[in-house]
Amino acid sequence: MYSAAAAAASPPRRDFISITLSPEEAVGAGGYNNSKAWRRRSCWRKWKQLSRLQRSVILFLFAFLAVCGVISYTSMGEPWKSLTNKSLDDQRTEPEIPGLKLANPAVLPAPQKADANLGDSPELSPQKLPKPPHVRHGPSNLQIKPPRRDVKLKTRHDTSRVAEEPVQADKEEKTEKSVISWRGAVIEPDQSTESPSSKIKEPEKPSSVEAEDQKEPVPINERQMAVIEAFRHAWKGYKDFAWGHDELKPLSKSYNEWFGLGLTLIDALDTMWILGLKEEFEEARKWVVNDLAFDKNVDVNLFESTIRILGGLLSTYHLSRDSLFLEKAKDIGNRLMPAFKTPSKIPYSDVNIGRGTAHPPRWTSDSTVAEVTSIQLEFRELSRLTGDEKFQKAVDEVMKHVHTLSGKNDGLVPMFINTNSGQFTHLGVYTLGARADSYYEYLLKQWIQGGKKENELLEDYMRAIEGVKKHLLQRSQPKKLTFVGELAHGHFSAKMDHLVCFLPGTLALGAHNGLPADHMTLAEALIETCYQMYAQVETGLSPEIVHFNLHAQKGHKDVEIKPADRHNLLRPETVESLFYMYRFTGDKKYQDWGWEILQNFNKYTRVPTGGYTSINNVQNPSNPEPRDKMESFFLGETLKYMFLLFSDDIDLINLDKYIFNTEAHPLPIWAPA
Ligand code: DMJ
Repeated sequence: MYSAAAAAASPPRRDFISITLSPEEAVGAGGYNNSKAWRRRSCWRKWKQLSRLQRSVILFLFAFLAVCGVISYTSMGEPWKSLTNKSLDDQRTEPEIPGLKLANPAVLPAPQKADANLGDSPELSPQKLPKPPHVRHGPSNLQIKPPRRDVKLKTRHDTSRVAEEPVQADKEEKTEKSVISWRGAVIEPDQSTESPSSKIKEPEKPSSVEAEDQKEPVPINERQMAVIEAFRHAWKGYKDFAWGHDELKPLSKSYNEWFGLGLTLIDALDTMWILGLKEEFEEARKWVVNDLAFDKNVDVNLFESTIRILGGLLSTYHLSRDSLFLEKAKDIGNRLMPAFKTPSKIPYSDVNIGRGTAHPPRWTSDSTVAEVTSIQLEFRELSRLTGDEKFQKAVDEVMKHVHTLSGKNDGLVPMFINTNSGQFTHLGVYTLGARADSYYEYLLKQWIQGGKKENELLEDYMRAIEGVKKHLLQRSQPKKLTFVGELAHGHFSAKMDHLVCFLPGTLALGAHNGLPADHMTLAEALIETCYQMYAQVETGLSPEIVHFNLHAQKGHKDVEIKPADRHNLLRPETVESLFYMYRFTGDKKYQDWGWEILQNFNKYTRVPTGGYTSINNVQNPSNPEPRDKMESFFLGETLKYMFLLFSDDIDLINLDKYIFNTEAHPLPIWAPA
């Protein structure tokens, strides 16, 4: 307490501020004593020796500093917090493979509009990627874990180790416009579409994403390795003898040109992505950048170029998020549009993509029903991505028109439709095989793609399946295999194309999406039949067409093959359905059946110098008569479905997020509005 006596006793005050303590003062009379009590006493003494003004200034300074501290703490809080979260995020997205440094972790930006500057597209180099400006985690259910480069077949024991070995995967991109991650198909489909004209929005992050992000990758197994090896062998042939051309002729070591658009290469792009074949993908991408030109005076088939080229480019865009592919998709999409300029708006079969003209085949003004009704998934998706509704409008109109047409038989459609009148022609013949097959497939798939809202599509699909049950289902002898025959002017034929083997997969997909359980029962019966179409044949490979025995005859199997039908074109349909069946049931027998088929492809269709070939005679194991042609769908579909069939990772192209087009190119399912 301050008093006059104390004031008199205290040394004269100097009115300046100094808090410097000299060593002598600090040591004091008692010499150096570093005890805590001494230090406290000494400080107090010094404090007391200060003038009032000095003390006030010091206290003011402390108070001022304290206030500043509080203010800066609150304003720094947010950035600090986000910094902390970001580093946590970074930890969460650490690559699963030690040593693989992913600058772009499982995250992709919203789809870019196709008019993004092509020149800004990155050279695809999955290795070393710049961080995108804003980081969003894609769901791991869309993450495809890449196999190692230079994969070699390993024993089961080795496989997990292989998948854990470091992968050199970082490389520079030219810009940040497109982001590519070899973490896999790390897309979150942009689910914002309600109509093609609606503006593209940033997809929302599903609530479960963070938990999913932490899921362990599923290692590639031995059978998948075998598929990779088969793909590489096929690719070697294509690269050595047919690079940039439509199809490989593996025996003559040359190529076949159909549209002159590198069909095999484009069809195979997303397969390479899914299989994790980075180097091959990068090489192919360079070809697309430098050599793929649609400005060509060439007639292309609308359906084939839509499902293989447009579909292949769109799905590759979705998987890689590389705007190059969207740009090319938009280009080919626009060039195909003249096909719809017909009196009925039912498109012509052929388009000259350089001249912008379209026409039907020379001998008729009809189009094939399956062709005009199996281009919808692709054109609808193109509208969604570009915001240009004309693509979707054109194909939706076809579906609406077909929905109203007469000439159906309990939902079953004839095979031809006239581009002038818009009416079905050649009435009375009904099949689930060639010329009608994917009409049924796309009814269901469009309904799923659009968020299960377009009731007419579902109606037509349900009616058609009832029509199949009523008119086309029969059982063979002796094994009582359920099969889908054909109806011609009231007469049942026990003929079934291999193409019909898409049906078990489609039925299973419908059942998975809430359609009646008996669709799944039928799927199970039909896939058994499709397998028997392989198993009952000498090479273990199915012919193009079989005839089933309706009556038991001694020494006869269920399956009969006519000489004209005993070729095998390396088609995918059975493997495709095996994939769906395994995904939805988990029954390993489907994987085993697929494995048998792969081995038989290797045994009878593999050409030692590279590539696989179609064969003419599945009944002659000692000479299957190679045809010298590898169809693009062998890489686009058959091997892709094989790889997916052998995977136990349901998130490897999750069927609740993606819908496969009829050429096995996955496209995103749109979210419900
Ligand atoms: C492919 O082009 C498509 O799967 C199409 O739907 C049918 N034909 C071949 C495969 O067999």
